[in-house]
Amino acid sequence: MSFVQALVHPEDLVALVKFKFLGGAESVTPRVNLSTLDKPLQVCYQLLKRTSRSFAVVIQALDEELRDAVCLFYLVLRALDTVEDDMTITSAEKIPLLKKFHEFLDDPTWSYSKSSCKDGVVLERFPVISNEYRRLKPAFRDVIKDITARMGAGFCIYLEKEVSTLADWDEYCHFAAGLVGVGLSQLFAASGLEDVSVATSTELSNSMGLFLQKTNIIRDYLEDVNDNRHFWPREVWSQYAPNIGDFRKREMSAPAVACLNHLITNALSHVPDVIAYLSQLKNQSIFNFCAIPQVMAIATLARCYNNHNVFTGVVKIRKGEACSMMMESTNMEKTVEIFNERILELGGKITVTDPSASITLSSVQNALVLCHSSLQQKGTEASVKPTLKIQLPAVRLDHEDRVGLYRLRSSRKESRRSLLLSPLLSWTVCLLAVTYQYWGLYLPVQLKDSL
Ligand code: D61
Ligand code: MG
Repeated sequence: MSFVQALVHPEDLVALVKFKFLGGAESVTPRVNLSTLDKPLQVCYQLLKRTSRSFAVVIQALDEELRDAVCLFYLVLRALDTVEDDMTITSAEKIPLLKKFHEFLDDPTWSYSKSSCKDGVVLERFPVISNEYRRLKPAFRDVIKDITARMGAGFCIYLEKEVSTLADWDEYCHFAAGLVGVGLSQLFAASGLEDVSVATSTELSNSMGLFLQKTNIIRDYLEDVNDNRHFWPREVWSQYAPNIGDFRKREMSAPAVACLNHLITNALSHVPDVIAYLSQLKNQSIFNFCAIPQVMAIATLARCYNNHNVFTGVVKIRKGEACSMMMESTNMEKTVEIFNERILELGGKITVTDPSASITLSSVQNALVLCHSSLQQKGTEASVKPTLKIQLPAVRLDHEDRVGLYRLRSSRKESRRSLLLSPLLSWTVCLLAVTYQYWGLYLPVQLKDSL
């Protein structure tokens, strides 16, 4: 955490201290003692930690009935995706590999050591992964094999075809991540920790994946284009530039940002399904596992909105923010508040000159109304700012929209004002936390116990 960041955002420091030293991390993702597991399974969890920064912690924190199945589900799909991502493997070799990948789950000897990708280790060590897969109960194995077959087949389609229309974009993201959501919901139900109805709400499960994958594709524009990998739909970017790579040119910054806002507006359309999916979950460890990646995604989208830095580097949310959101997204009420806050952040950056402004505004309005109503149901509406009661005309931003924008901005200003007041408070808390931490260390034990 840069010192400057800490100065500008002392609340991050408080969150980091709480997360690292005051049991914050523990509360969200209790440590699992992997040493009690069989050696091969321990190897699988090590592979999980090596290949996934964002999902390893929340997967390990899942209840025992489900944890190993989700860990292996992740490793099998990461192995499949590594074949898809590896630009050094020719299509002639790649297509049969992807098509037959689900069959390798039953082959104790199958592995692949020619991948040059960062996650190639899951292909080399595939025999360990597939062996643990075969030890899972049939209900789990059936889900993993089915999703692997469908994802492999889907990847083959887009090896030969570019992501051209918005419908293609939805379909590609369905194969890459929507199917993960569908499979996870089936594993949740098969573990008995969630209702069967969760497994049958495939549309909602699909949207969970699409929201995460679209956020990744939007944020990773520069990395992907520099690798000559194109996932932005031509139907959209061709409205703003003759070539997808042109957005890297400084003189193209206005159409680049307009295209960025256009895609973010599309991704926002999945928010209602995400909220609906999360509100049906009953198991705490599953809720955390599902909610944390989603709040990280809405925060990333709000940070990327109207932000030209997407075309010069990778826009990321700060570590302190990530920690505070992890600690905050453990129930529906707090998760919806985070969505509300981040959607206000995004809404406050809408400019009347942006070609997608009125569509973005109505997506923002829909999402805010939803946040509001889902908390009304919970009878806890106080904490969420009132939504905007406006009906938006389709095209031009007229008086009401401008008023809407003004209202949006003023409520954001208000929340920013309160945020600014927090530095002093945050610093004091910070100081207290650190003193308590070190005071605790030196104080004689008996005195400590009497406190
Ligand atoms: C609830 C909780 C977690 C969810 C969910 C619902 C719905 C979907 C997902 C997680 C998956 C979201 C994926 C978003 C990140 N994108 C990728 O990893 C891309 O690869 C996609 C294909 C392989 C999917 C692997 C995966 C990821 C997360 C899982 C999981 C499997 C299984 C269980 C739990 C979480 C991206 O890969 C980036 C990379 O190669 O590093 C790409 O290649 O497009
Ligand atoms: Mg991939």
